Amino acid sequence: MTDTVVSTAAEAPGAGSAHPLSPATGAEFLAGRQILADAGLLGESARFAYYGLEEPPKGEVLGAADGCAPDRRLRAFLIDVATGRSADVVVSLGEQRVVSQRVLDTSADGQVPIFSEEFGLVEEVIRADPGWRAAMARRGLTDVSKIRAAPQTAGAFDEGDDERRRFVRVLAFRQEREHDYIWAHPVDGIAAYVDLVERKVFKIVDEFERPVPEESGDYDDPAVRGPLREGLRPIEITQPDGPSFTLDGHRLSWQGWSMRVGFDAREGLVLHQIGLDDRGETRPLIYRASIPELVVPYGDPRFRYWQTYFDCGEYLLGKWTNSLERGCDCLGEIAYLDATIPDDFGAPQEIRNAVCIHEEDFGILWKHTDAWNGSAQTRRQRRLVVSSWATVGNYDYGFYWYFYLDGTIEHEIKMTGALFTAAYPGGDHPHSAEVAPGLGGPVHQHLFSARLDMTVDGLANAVDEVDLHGLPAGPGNPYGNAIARTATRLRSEAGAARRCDAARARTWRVVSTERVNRYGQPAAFTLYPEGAPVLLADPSSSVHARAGFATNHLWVTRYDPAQRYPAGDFVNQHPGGAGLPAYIAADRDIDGTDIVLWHTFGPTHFPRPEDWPVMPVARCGFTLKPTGFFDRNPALDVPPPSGGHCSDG
Ligand SMILES: [Cu+2]
Repeated sequence: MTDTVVSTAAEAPGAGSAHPLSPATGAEFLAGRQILADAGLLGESARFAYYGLEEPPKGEVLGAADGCAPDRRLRAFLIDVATGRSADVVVSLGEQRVVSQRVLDTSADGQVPIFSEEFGLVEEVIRADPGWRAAMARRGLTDVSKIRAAPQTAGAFDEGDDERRRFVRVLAFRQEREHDYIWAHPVDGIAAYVDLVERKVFKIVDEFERPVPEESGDYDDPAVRGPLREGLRPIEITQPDGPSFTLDGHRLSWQGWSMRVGFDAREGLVLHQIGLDDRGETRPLIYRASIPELVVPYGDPRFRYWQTYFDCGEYLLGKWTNSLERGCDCLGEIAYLDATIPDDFGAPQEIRNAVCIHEEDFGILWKHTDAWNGSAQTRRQRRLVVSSWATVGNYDYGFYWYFYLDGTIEHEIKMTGALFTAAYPGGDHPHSAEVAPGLGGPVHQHLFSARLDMTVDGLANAVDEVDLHGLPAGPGNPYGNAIARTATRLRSEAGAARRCDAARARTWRVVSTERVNRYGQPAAFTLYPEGAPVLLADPSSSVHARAGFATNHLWVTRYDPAQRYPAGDFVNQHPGGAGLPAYIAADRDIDGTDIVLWHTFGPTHFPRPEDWPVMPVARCGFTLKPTGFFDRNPALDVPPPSGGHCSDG
C-alpha cells in the first residue's frame, strides 16, 4: 500500500482558541454537560438525543475582529427517558450558562431523534411480549432469540392516541445462525409497535403470513459468493512528492481553493467558507454547504405504508459515520480528520478517520489538436476530494465533495449496502422486484436535500432560472433553427420553489448583484441538477406533508440562522408542514440579498436482482460551475504533464 496519512493535526484544545466554525471538541462537550448539570437539567434519566455546536450567526463570524471570536455555544436535545419530556436547550460556554430552553409539545413540535439506548431496548421488549411470541409461534418461529428486530421511526398518520406516544414500529427478520444475513429472511406481514418510554409493545399488527425466504444472502460465505475472480493485477497510486493540498487544523487549501472542514452528529460532513483564489484575491462562493436531510419513502401500499426514514432528522446520520480504512476507502496520499460525536449521555466519543481528504487524477482537463497552427496540447484534470461514509441501518451512504482545477464543484453521493427487503408477493408485482427466490426489494426513493448558503462574491446574491429552448419558425426565425436562452429572475421565496425541466436543460444561476465580469455580466455560479423525480407520494399523503422539501428540486430562502433543516428541527413523529414550506411562508424578497439555495436530488430506486445481496454503488448528485465568474478558461495555467511529451507546438 502506498497510501499514507499526511496529517492528523488538530487545533489547539481550549474553548478560547477555537475558530467559531470548528467542530465542538470533547472538552467543550464535557464543559457544556457540566453547565447543564449545574442548571439541574441532567437527572439520572436524562439522555442527549442530539448534542452539537450551535454555530454563531453568519454576520457574527464574518464581522468578527481579530482576537474577538463569537461565543462558543452548544445545542442539546434532552429527553427524560422516564417521562418522555423533551427539551431543546442552548448553553454558552463563554458565559457558562443556559442561554435558552424550550420544552417540546411533542404532538405539535415532533419528537427528538431516536438514540442508541432506544435501538438497543427494542429487541428485548418484543421478545418478552406474549402477543409477539404467539404471533411468531403461529409462523413456526418458536425460538424468539433467533428473531431480530429492525425498529423504524413511526411517522405521523393521525392515528389518535397512539400518536401521543413516543414509539417505533418494528419489523422482524430471522437469524438462524449467528452470521446469517438478516435481510435475506424477512418475517413479513407483522409489526410490533413499541412505546419507547413505557418500554412495552402496545400494538401488534398481524396482517398476513408469507413463507420466510430461505436462500442465504451471506456474501461472506464462500458457498454463497463463489470463488474469487482472478486476473486483477495491482493498481498503485503514488505521489512521490506528497499531496498538493495543505491541512491546517480544519482549514484546507488546494490549488486556489480554500475551505474549513466541519462535522456534526446530525448532518455529518459540513464545509464552511468555500472560496477560490483569483489573481491574488480570495473570492467567496459558499459560506456553508451540507446535506442536512435525506428522506427514504417506500412505495409499497401494504401494511408497511408508514415505512419512511428521515436519516438526518430522525436518526442523526452523522452519528453513524464510519471509521475509514487506509487502502480500502481512499487511495493515495490521504489526510484524515477525526470526528467527536457525543453519546446518549453527552460524553464525547471519537470516530477515528471520519473524514478522508485526498486528490485524484480525473482524466482529461482540456485537449486540442489544431489543424491550422499545428498545436497539439493535453492537460490532465485533478480533483480534491473531501468525503465521509455513514451506515444508517441497511444502507451505506458516501458523501463526496469534489473541487476541480477549472473551478467546478461537485457533490456526489454513493449509495450501497443492503436492500430493505420484504417477502415477494408473487406475480409481476408493481411495487417490488423479486431479488432472490421469494424475496422482494420494494420500490423507494432516496431524496437528499443540499443546503448551500451562497456567497458568490459576497452576500448580495440572486438566482436566475435559465432555460434553453427552440423557437417556432416565424419572421425572426425564418428557417426554424433558432435556439434561445431565457433567464428569469426568481424574485421572492414563494416563486422560487421550482422543479427541473430536462426538456429545457433547466439550470439555476446564482449571481452576484454587485460584481460583473469584463463583459458586464454578473459573476455567477450555476447549479446543474440531475433532474430525477421529486417525491412521488400523493399530495394527500403523510410523507408529502412531512417531507415538503422533497416536493421541489429548488428552494431559495433569505438567510435566517434559525432555518437550518429542510424538514424542520424535530422531524421524528412531526405531523408535517415544518422546514422549507414554513420557511417560505413569509415570501421574503430574495433578489440581491443574503440567500440560501436548497436542492433536492436523488434516485427513485426500483431494485434489480443485481442489487442483491449487497448493492454495487449507485450515484447521484449535482454540479456547480463558474458561469462568467471568470473571464475565460481559468485552467490555461495548468502545466502539461511532466516529461514534456504531451505538448507539442
Ligand atoms: Cu435504494
